[in-house]
Amino acid sequence: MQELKALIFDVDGTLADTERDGHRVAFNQAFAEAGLDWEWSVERYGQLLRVTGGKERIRQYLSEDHPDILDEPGIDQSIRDLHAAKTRHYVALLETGAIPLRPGVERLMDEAAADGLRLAIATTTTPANVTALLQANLGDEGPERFEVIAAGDVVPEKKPAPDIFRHALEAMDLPHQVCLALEDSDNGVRAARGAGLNVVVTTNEYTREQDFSGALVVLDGFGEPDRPAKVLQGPDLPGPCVNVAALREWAATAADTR
Ligand code: XBP
Ligand code: MG
Repeated sequence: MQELKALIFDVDGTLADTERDGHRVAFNQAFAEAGLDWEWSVERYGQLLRVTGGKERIRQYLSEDHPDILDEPGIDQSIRDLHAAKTRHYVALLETGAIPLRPGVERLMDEAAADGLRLAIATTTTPANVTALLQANLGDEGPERFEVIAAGDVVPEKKPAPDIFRHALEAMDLPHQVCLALEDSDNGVRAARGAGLNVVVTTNEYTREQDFSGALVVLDGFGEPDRPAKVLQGPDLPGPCVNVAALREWAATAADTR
């Protein structure tokens, strides 16, 4: 295994717990604003999360709960309009500071940069959402902490397809062997592995029961020195929390199986 050179972070569920109290709320606000009586409960949203991409998720919901509407003329534009409204609501929510970064994320970013690791993002979410989340939590220069932000419709196929990770690798001009993906979901693990990347998973309320076969390590979070992380699957964590040394150790021991 060549020496680790870059970390590629997923966003939703990894950098921050954005789905239940962020995206889901914004979808419901957009539905209400459009005069629709659609309300995605925490449980229903968890089911819909198996489909990545907000526009794709709305379409999946319609196919399951309102199939007749899918046959209406102009439905594609209606979905695009609804999703644009949802993004507006979500960005507004992020700008209030309502969604913090998960424990250990900023610490790990600081340590990685200090250790010379390059940072990138590979996410299914809309680029404006990434900018708003990073600026709300890291200041106006937050997005500049990442050399590449590969997001949303920039690729034809969303996770679990590997496209977005391949796009990030190409943009950094790095082979997958020297990069590590940081993810939260089974769709994300499949996407990263499809691009040949080794993956470290930090679970959350929506993903903790998912199948993370193929991941290097699965933890309940990155942890902090005073808030130990718990390994759920894979090799031990050398200290109380995920740091660059642990990532380098895991990456070095991983047989590159792709
Ligand atoms: C998570 C997703 C996104 C968000 C909603 O992305 O699947 O679709 O749920 O964002 P990731 P949009 O875990 O790859 O960061 O409505 O902008 O798609
Ligand atoms: Mg995710």
